[in-house]
Amino acid sequence: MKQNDKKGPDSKKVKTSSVTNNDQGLTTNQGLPIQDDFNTLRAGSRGPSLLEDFLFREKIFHFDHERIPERVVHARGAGAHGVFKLHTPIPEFTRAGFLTEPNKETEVFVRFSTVVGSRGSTDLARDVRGFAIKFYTDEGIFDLVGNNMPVFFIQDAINFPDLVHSLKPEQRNEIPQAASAHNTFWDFASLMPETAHMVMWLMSDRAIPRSYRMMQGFGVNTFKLINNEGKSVFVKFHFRPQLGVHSVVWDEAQKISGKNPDFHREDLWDAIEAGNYPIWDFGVQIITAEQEAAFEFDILDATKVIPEEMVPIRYIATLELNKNPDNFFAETEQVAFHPGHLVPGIDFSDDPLLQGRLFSYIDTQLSRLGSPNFHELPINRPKKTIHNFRRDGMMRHELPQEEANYNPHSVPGSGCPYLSAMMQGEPAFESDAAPSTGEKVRRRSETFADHFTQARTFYHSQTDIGKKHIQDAFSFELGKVTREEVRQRYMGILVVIDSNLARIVADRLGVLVPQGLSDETLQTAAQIFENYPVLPDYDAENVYPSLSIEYHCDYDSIKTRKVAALAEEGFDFEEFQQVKMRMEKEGAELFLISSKFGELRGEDGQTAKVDYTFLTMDSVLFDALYVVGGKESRARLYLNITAQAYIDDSFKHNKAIAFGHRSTEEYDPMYMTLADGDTAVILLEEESDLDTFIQSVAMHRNWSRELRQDQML
Ligand code: HDE
Repeated sequence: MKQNDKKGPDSKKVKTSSVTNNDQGLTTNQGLPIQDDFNTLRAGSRGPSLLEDFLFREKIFHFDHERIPERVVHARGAGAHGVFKLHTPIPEFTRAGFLTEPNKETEVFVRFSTVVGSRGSTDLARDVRGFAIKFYTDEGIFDLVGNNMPVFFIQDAINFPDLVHSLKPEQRNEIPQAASAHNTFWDFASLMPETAHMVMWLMSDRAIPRSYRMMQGFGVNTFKLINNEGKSVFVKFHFRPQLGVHSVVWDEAQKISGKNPDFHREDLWDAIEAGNYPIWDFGVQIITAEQEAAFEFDILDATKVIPEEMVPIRYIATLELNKNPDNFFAETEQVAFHPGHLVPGIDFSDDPLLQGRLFSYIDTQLSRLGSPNFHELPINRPKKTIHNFRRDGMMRHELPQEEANYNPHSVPGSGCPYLSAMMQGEPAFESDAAPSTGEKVRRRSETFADHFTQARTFYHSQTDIGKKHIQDAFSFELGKVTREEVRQRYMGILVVIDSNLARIVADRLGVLVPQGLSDETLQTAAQIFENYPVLPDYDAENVYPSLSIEYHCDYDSIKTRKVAALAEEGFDFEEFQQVKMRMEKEGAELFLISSKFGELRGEDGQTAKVDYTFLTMDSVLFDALYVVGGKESRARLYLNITAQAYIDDSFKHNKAIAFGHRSTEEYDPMYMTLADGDTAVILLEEESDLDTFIQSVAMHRNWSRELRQDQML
């Protein structure tokens, strides 16, 4: 179905009468037809402007107030409407209707975001990605405000302002934008060992996704599900993209930031417009009280993950995004998420980070949207009718007409919401009646004390390329830190996580390798962090492949991948057509790139339309490269430095490259030598070579190329 056929929630309400239309004349906000919108009212055509020009006043007044404060964090984002389809109800665990009614479909709005950058920053920052979902359920709004990494930096919400201040641009000069690679973040991280695990995720390729459509999503905090009998279990929420999890490489990310800072937003928009609706499998990890007691870590500690090898994920639904917003501001910018927007059958755990979040989010809505009535904006409105006695406030839309605006009451009114819901047999929200006692203390539980085991497990669970990228990321980030004492101090954390990792990074940074890397390592760490337990030696058995990206890749398909075809006059038209048709049959897109727009003439006189010029695109914006055959075309490409840069970067970024028939060796001896044994550099000589190219594109990247290059250095 084409996206325009689908209506998101309240899409009719979004299109109010103030929306202009070419057939109608302009009016003021009061509906007054405007005769001239181009000239201010003046005393004579060369005279001063008149104060009475209310038409100008209204126009400029509204413009001057167009901006609302951006989100303190997660300012930069992209949203889409979609549908959540339940295929395996779980009434044994929850009474939530959208998780129990067979084949239930629930409308959703999803907003993806980066965390640190401001609203106009690049999509390709090394950063966590927000993955926030608003479910418009029959029982009210449920918001799952998660991220693309399953853990968080800190354990207690009271540290959040400090974490965010340290990550954001530095206060003296507002530099750097959308980057953690600076003094204050690493200063904070080096002094807060609880950040160790999340920092490992941040240094991994999870922090530079290829696309919002190719990221996992996690609820991060532990929640509870409650069934009809009032029995509760703990739960972690998961989303797995059907396109597989994929990333770009760091050099590429930095270049994309310049070439197309909207790369992720555009990718999502274009995919939905083209009908390539991204789909995620939604799953739950159910944790019983008995299981909880057996873990070596505390499930209330948001710096910990429960690997799926430990507790399997039950996939029960899909999330499909199938409609772009009608208006970015009205929907993506004004959507107001809050972990406290719950439905009956779902509850929080006592995770202190989550508890703090409950307190925080409506403050943000108030300061951004300016009114406690933010729930009346079309994108935030529940499908269910609201009955309560919250009244008035700025920008109120509702017109309550009953006599009673208080509870209890005997005059006509809505009645007690809880009782009336019960009377009508509807489920009402009830908190899990878990016992809770304790002294009033400002203290963390001892079960939160181990900050390093999972950081180490994460590192050891990576493939060789995953480990290399983490080493490179630390070297880059700490390399940008100008305070040597901060770099040095961070080595105290790295050495506990993995002594070899610390040695590699310290060597590149020119800082001291912490003493006693083998036997005495743990002693060193213990001295630095007196209060934290010393860990036993690394246990090779303690590895969870699901923590690595490769575990979640989809290597079978090239669906929605973008391939650049480079050609000049005199290209091999037949070959180009054959490759293009095959790519499209497999679900990928092939774009013809040349020096000029227009029709490009092949060696047999047939022409093809140029999609982009070398200047308007770049190799980093594609997943793979095809240098079209044809001697004349190839000779021209060889002389074009910009075209050569496409080949260089594709090679550097481990992408599949196909060289067309009769095109290559005399021009590219370097690649053929380097590519010796590289299965992702392909000469299209026989029909089966095209299959090899397609398989290489499906692999996404040829990591062995990078590892081999590394060994050669
Ligand atoms: Fe948020 N977070 N957060 N956060 N968060 C916000 O709310 C906050 C945390 C997350 O697309 C803010 O509307 C505190 C964890 C996402 O609109 C704010 C703490 C996770 C989004 C806020 C956290 C998140 C936000 C800023 C520590 C992963 C973007 C704008 C206790 C589970 C939602 C806004 C969107 C946004 C507070 C930690 C996810 C300031 C105090 C952990 C995806 O209220």
